[in-house]
Amino acid sequence: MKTTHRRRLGTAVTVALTAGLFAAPAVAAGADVTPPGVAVSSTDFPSGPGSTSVKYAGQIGTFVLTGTDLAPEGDTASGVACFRYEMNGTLGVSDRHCGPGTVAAGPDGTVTVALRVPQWGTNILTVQAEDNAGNVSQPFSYTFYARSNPNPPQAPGDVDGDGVPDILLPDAAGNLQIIGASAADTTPTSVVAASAAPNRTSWSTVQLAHRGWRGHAPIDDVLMHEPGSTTLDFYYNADYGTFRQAPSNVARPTSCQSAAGTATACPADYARDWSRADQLVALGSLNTQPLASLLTVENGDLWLFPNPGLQYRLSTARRLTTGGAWAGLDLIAPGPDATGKLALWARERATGALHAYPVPKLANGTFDFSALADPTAGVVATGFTTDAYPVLGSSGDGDGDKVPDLWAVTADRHLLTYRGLTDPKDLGLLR
Ligand SMILES: [Ca+2]
Ligand SMILES: [Ca+2]
Ligand SMILES: [Ca+2]
Repeated sequence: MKTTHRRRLGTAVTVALTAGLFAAPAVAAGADVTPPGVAVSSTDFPSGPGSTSVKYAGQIGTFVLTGTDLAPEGDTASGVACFRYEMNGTLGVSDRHCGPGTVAAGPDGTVTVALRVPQWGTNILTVQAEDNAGNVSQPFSYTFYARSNPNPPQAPGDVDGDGVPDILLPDAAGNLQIIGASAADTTPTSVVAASAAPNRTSWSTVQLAHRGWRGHAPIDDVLMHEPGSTTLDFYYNADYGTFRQAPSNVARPTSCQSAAGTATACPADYARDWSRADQLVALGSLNTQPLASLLTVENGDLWLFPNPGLQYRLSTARRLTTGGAWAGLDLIAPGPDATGKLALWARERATGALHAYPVPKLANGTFDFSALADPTAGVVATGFTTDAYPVLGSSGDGDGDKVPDLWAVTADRHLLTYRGLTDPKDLGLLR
């Protein structure tokens, strides 16, 4: 009977807490019925005519949100409780008192928030304050100008524009975490909402590939594909990894090439859409443009989609292998090394062996894919079983020593980063 009693008590406590947290307190006579005022300031991104931003578009700036709760005669000031804010968008409406998406005010009625400024030029931070009685202020628009960085950092693999390659992984709630590959722990530098995924629900089922850019500042464009889906979604990353730009579809090429690169008829099992692309990785650039050529596994064979144009326009599909030997391997694309040489890595799912295949550039400027003909060659490490390491990847050179690095997610969701393929560092539990 003790158990029942405890459970009842627990339920009662939960209800009381819920009411206290989210329900606006009832208004009694003489209570606070006056909305608070709100203001915003930032030394990083000042507002006003002729003001010059200290930081650049794409960087994280601090913004001080200040609420003021005054009490007219006969009224009581309950004090500022929280703020809700939105950068370059419309504030959401909430009937919950300081519910999800709000940030609590300090005892002095202010809070400092660190926000990435997603675009060059004019940005608007809209803020609303709420007092402890549930009165909300009018939205306040803080308009400021963000300069573009004349000398932006460049690193293939970087999605948010800080010059450090990023590891993109879903959290337990389906949001997308952007974690710097040189991070000391698993704290993401930013989080993209689950609702911004191409399926509008969750990033957890979406395969992502990114390396290089075209047509905007040097930050990776991102390809997004769900296994079995007919579409390949493309995110043109002109907004520093905030995924505000709506994705577009990448058209499937209708002309094919042999492994040697000569034009051939597309084989009968070549799909007219992306539904057979079981895996896809961004191999690296094969020309003078930074945007990476794409590699897929389809029906167990490797297909190369070389030299994407603007918006990832692809002109040909090149079948690199036949016979279906790649079906049992997980592709990992480490990107170029210090000398610009490309490679492909792969994990053999049955054994946990890790392979590396060189893709050297030849004197005539073309690339030699012959090492990919035999996926059983080139074992460089063992023990990377699917049980111990469900997910393996590479975002290029994470630690800046010019050597591409592996990363791994363990069965208990710890993120490990490597120096090359050795010396794993446990960054801790992923959210
Ligand atoms: Ca008030
Ligand atoms: Ca980054
Ligand atoms: Ca490295």
